Amino acid sequence: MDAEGPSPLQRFGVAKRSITSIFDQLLDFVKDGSAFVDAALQKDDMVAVEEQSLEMQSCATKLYTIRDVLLRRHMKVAFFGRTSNGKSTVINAMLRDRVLPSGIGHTTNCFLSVEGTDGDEAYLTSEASEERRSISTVNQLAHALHMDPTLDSSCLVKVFWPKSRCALLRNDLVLMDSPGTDVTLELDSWIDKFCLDADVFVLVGNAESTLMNTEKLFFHKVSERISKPNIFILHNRWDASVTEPDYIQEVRKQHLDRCVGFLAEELGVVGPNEAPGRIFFISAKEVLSSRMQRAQGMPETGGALAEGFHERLTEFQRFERTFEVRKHTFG
Ligand SMILES: Nc1nc2c(ncn2[C@@H]2O[C@H](COP(=O)(O)OP(=O)(O)OP(=O)(O)O)[C@@H](O)[C@H]2O)c(=O)[nH]1
Ligand SMILES: [Mg+2]
Repeated sequence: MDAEGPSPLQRFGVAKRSITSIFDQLLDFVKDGSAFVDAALQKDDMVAVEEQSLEMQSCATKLYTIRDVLLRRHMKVAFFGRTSNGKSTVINAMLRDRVLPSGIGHTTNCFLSVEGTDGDEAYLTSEASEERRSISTVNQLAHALHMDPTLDSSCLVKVFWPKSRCALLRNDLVLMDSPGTDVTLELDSWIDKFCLDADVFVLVGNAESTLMNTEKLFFHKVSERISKPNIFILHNRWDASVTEPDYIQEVRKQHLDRCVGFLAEELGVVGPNEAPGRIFFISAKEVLSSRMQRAQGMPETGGALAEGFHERLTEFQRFERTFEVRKHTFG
């Protein structure tokens, strides 16, 4: 814990430890129960029937699966939102480098996870092939993705990025980029395949417009399947607000009120007092470019950043603080 109190991630660690111990107890209980039922069955004294034995076994299998997820050391953070809202740019800003392809139009065509590797070389693997394909530049990655006709929004490509190049990845964090929620009709299968084991969901919205129904629908479906998912909302492209300084506070309030309503009332995943702490007004593009400039020894601003940049940067850092994994958190 630091002077500002435990970070959300530290709380996450504590919660994970207590829930793991609850599941351990449940598992012990079910194992004892199962042994009792099986013994009674063997004695054939009519205390138990075979169906009960099978039911106990299936219960134990489910508990083992949940326990496996709980025991994983890494934290998986999945990013969703409409095409071009800046999901890939947000991840790149967190990684402080252009790791994932981004650009105007529909860019990301499959699920892409990024995690750390101890080696010096970046590489990727896909579901179809475990073969490691080396990628030294973002353009090589973009090329590899677009040249593979089998890749679509139901596929996962894993990108392994050297931990030596990104401090964030040393903390066993896995960041997952997705295609735009508006480009698929398969939201349900996305949830089954990619979301059930996500620890945190980040909705990347566009501050120049508002939350779209497809984005909302997706999160409704997620919260039907996962009880009380951890959801954060980023209003990206907040740099655009400087062109309308007279309305900036009004627009911010409008976005904030809508998102608090969405999280607290519509989804009911957090209380109305906690909800504002889950909402951030940022510019991923600015953060990425200033960090890349700084890494090259140039001044942070490069002279090209809009007014209010530092406020937006602070807000981005507040968001990132959530993911400051301190090793002891996972104990
Ligand atoms: N002005 C501004 N532009 C941004 C910002 N974030 C991203 N962009 C730009 O928006 C475009 C789309 O960004 P991406 O990160 O590719 O968006 P995406 O959500 O990953 O899009 P898809 O992969 O197509 O779903 C790029 O040209 C980015 O440079 C921002 O904060 N401000
Ligand atoms: Mg993208």
